[in-house]
Amino acid sequence: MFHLKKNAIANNKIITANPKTSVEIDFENHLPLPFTDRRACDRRFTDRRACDRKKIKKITILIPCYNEEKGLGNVIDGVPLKKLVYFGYKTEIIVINNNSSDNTIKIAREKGVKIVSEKKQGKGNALKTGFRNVSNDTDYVLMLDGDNTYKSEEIFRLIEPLENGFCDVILGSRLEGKINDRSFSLFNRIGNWLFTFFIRRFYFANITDTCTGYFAWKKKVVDELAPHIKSSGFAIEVEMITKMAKLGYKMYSVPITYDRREGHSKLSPILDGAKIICMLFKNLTWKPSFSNDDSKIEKRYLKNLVKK
Ligand SMILES: Nc1nc2c(ncn2[C@@H]2O[C@H](COP(=O)(O)OP(=O)(O)OP(=O)(O)O)[C@@H](O)[C@H]2O)c(=O)[nH]1
Ligand SMILES: [Mg+2]
Repeated sequence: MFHLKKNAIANNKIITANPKTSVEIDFENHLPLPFTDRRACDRRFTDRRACDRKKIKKITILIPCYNEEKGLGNVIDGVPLKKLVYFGYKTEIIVINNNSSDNTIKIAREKGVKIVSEKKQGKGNALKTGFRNVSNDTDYVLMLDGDNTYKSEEIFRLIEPLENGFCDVILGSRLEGKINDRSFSLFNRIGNWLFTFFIRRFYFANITDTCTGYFAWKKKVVDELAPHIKSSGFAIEVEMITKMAKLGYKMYSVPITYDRREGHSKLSPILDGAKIICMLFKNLTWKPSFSNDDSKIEKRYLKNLVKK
């Protein structure tokens, strides 16, 4: 567990574990604030009061990893912990490992994050295990890859629309974001564009990047969605998106940065592309089966069906 052992909010201050080194933090630069800066002090005072008024919320970050020793360290280090504490969030990072044979586990251990293992290979299997390990006190769940393509520094952009009630699910969109040099092959880009067109046209989901690996959900969405997820591999994103669209969740995209991957890709564009296409067609006729406890979700599903 990465429970921010070193930092905590107490008595109106952000403090570190050692009181001698207690500092107040400039959340933009992660530097101690000069007390002579009057405007900064005023701003700090208002922000602290805003932070105090709201309950501390928990974000659980899921990182599925298979041999990601090159990128994982940077992904974990990029999580803006001080800023998150400042704004009243505690964070737990969970690495979901699948029989990695490199130093992935060692790096995760060194960084002090929680590690769970899944024996069955595949990103889908890993993510389902991740969902089962999200604690009940979590408010928001985030997922991103361990290859340092998505930037963990950008998590606030995904959390903000959930926090202010704009929607239930946010997808980080590369296609409307910043794609850095040689990070996204033309083949993958065209495939992604076609899948996205299909989903917008036939599932009426207002999203702009279907194969993204950067997601943020309200915890209740994860609880309701997880039992319906079956994919073992890379069709997991499309399965989640199509089923969330059918279940009537409010789902939108925000622009993100996409960098060149570190380490080897696990994706096979042709084979996985074919599985994604099958999933797209198969789920057009998908209907959830509901138990007696699911009446609220069932009502939302039926209301969504009528709307379309
Ligand atoms: N636990 C686990 N994670 C996996 C498995 N396969 C892929 N992943 C992880 O899922 C994430 C996405 O896999 P990538 O190989 O980056 O696939 P991609 O992002 O679609 O393709 P690239 O553009 O080549 O990076 C990475 O963090 C992988 O380590 C698996 O079998 N088990
Ligand atoms: Mg990747």
